[in-house]
Amino acid sequence: MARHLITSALPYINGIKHLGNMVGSMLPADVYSRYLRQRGHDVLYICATDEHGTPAELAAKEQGLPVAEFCAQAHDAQKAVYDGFALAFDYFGRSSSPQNREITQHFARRLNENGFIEERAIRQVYSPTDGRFLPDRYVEGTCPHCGYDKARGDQCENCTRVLDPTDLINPRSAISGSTDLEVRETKHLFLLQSKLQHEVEEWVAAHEEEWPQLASSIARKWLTEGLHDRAITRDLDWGIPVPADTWPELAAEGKVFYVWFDAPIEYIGATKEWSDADPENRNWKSWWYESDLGENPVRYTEFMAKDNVPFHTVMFPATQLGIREPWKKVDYVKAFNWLTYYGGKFSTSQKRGVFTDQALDILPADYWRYFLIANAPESDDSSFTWEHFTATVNKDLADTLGNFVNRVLSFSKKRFGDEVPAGKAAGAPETKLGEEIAGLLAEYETQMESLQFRKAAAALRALWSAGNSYLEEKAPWLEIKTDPEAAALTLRTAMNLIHLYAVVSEPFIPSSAAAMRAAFSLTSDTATWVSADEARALTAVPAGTPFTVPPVLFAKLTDEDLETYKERFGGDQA
Ligand code: B3M
Ligand code: ZN
Repeated sequence: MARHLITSALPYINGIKHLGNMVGSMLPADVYSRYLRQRGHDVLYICATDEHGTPAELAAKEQGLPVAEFCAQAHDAQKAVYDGFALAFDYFGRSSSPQNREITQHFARRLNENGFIEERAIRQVYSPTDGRFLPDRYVEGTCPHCGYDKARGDQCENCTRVLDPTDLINPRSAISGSTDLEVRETKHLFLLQSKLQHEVEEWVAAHEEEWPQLASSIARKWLTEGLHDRAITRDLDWGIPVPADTWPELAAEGKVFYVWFDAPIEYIGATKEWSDADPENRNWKSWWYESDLGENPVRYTEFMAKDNVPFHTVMFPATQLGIREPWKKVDYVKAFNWLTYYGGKFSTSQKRGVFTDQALDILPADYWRYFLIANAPESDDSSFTWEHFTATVNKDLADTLGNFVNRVLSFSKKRFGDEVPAGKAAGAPETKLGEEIAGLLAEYETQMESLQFRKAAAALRALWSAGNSYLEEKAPWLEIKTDPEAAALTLRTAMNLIHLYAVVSEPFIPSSAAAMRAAFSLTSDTATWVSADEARALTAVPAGTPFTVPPVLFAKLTDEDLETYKERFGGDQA
């Protein structure tokens, strides 16, 4: 069995994420990890909060908390939501960990030794009132091109022109509003990415064929524009300090690394956090360091939304290549488009759309997990609407799956008692059903293995539907009148379908799957995957197995519910 390293883009610390963030990174990574684990692979799914940078400092300030304290609380708050979504991380770390600091500083030293880092003096806006240098986007003023008076130092939102903060007319601090600004010279470390362009190009060329088009086209675009040398340090109080052994002067000035320099390194850092928590049984380097991987190679898959692709396909690989140490690089980049809210942007800053904590207040995780993955923005953007959400829940989850489970188990209990009935030997309809199920299962596996989540969801839904068609065709509620043994066969077969659904639905709807599995008192390890032969035979749950009828798996959502949701969150007019 293979070893799979899986990471999802690290959620930024400054707030609870919305459903668009969830479906573009953590949720599909979890579905994929669960699937691979069930297939018996050795899986390590790592994620963490991304905690450095100016927005974290500002969010802390807004709450009147020291940054470290703010981050600790915000990390726990995010983790609670992810637990609620049943995200089965092997470890959910923090980019502010000592492990990340150590590895980030090591990477910087190595890049320096290899001639890929240079100290350069730059002129930057300093605000005496705020007591700090201002990052470009925190300088505001009037655009010299169009006269827009809220242009940011990096770009004018109105005319989209790229700006330098010193271009702005009447500049002011976006933090305090102060107009008392100076331009000061300050030294920073630059990563000489231009020197690595060629190597990155070769590396991308060797991998992009396998990547989805969305990922390779973005990587290509960035390479075509050319890799530029980039400042990788900032004048902030919060961040990973520049190591004093290598840059004493900059360290004394309090320079820290730029958040996008240390964030991807935290994939490795969090793995070390995981390993340090149980060093006797875990070895982080056996997942990350080529010469320590051993016999069984690691396949590394990353999940992210499209705006993060340049950092993962070009910039971070450039860093890794420049280190000249054999750190594992990504094999497959699963990138997502945007989930929109009624065709518009989900927005954290404007609080538009549904946030993950609110979603869990309304309905259990499985409802969201299924809907989001079945409508993942894979080949294009996709739109969240309450109408679509409630209709999907009702049709797929409540009617097709939930109703099947309850109907079959309650009816059998009523007619045959608390054990799976035996009935006749299987006949032609069961053979036909078995063939159909085996075919759909193969389709589901193919789509999961190629990370085509919408298509995998469609195959899963088809498996559920096949059970309904079989039940309608056999109509045990009629069979029971003339031939109880025939009805018993139908019910036993249907119960075997429920058991199969419990296994194969687990990646999508883990708690409902557990409830389905728990209906049967089986001693065998039912969490392992179903083979094609087992799918064809549908006899894993033998006659005589005791069972119980679980509570209704999925509540049907009413028109009233729909109206309530739309009112609370705003519908199309939001
Ligand atoms: N934190 C994503 C974001 O905040 C960013 C991902 C880091 S992945 C290393 O948009
Ligand atoms: Zn402008």
